[in-house]
Amino acid sequence: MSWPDACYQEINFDGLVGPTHNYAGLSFGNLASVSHQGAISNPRQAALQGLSKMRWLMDRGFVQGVLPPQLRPNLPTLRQLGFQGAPAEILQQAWQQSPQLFSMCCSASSMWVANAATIFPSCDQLRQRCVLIPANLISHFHRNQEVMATKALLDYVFADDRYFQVQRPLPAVMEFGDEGAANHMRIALEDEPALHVLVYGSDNASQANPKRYPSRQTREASAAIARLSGVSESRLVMVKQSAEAIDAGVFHNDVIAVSHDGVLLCHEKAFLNQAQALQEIERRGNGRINIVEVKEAEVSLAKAVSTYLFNSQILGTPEQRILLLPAECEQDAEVKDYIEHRLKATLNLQEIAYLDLQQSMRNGGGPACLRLRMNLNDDEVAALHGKLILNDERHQQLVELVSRRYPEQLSLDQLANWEFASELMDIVREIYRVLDLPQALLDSFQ
Ligand code: SUG
Repeated sequence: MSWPDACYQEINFDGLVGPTHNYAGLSFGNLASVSHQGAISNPRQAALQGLSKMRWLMDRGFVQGVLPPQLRPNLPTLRQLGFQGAPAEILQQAWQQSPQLFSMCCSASSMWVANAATIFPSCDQLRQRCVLIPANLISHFHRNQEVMATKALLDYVFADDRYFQVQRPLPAVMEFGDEGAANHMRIALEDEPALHVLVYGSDNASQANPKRYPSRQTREASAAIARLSGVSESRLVMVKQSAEAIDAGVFHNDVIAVSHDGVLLCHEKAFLNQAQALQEIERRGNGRINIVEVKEAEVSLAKAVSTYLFNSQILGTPEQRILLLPAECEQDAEVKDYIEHRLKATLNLQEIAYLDLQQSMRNGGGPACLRLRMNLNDDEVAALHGKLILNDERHQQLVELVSRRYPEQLSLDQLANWEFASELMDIVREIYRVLDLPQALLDSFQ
């Protein structure tokens, strides 16, 4: 049984793909994003793929949550950048004068909620409240635009301060670049508070920093997150990503490592001085952590990035372990073989599933990017505001809404048309109604 008792359960909150989902090539260092720049997207299919993933977990008895998309195009930000007039004029001006800026203000990137915040469950920490730290996402302008709305949403949903504490995001400067749970791994230690591994990509030791692509998480940020977490120092470990991995397209730790329960699955080239890093994790876990290290000879770094093997979700208990992977893993014979012949046995997998998330994958967002994990107890779940925990009816309502209103084809120029764009914004309002979230939360971002 996991610490502290069976009342806590891991709940995945998945980001619902927004109706402006598109391919703008905005994330330098994220190979899929750059290589799909300009492709025509299918927002309806993208959202339905995400909802099927949620359904898949629900069907297996897991409690599944959802987080709504944000309003895009982002008119307040376009105004802040000097585009003036009625919404129709603002969109036209921005599209004509700076298509690049315009695309950044239209991104549906809030779907990758693994970057929304870092979460420390109440059972692991001294204050006995669940701590949520929204990420500042300063490495990319399109992602940084998510922060205020995410903070407002978390403040609303987790308002009950008997159970939750929503911190402020770290200061928005390069020194504190923070990308949330994608760079955080919680590893359960049976009958004690869990170990929290905070992974960063750069620090002052510049010779071990990436050279080709940017690091999106700094040591200073992870150190601040550690201080804010409320977790005892003995349960926190900081580990640096290997520069080679970042330069090969591993822009977040969750592209190369994943934890669940007492398991840590990682690639051989995930961390700087990996042998030492893993030894330290093992020592802190008093030998109770099941570390599975995939060797380069088994799955190359390049394949880890192209198939997103490590962006999988390990689910369930040791007796009933399930692995959920993106379909790209099944399409690569070598990776599939590794999963079905080696990982199956090592992790004692009872079920392996490959899900089609191609629309999100083309922007570098796999299964684990689409979820924000929280370990919550029954009282905490009952204290949530809004109806974010899915049941059959709500799931069906979302499927119906998406099928009825989301466009099936989208290119950026269409979003410069206010009539079309306002229709998409109205869809987000309808989603808020389904999830019983106040429209006032959206009005401050209109
Ligand atoms: O921040 N892609 C996202 C993908 C985030 C994946 N998240 C995790 N690994 N946890 C990013 O790079 C691409 C958008 C575009 O190019 O249109 C984008 O933002």
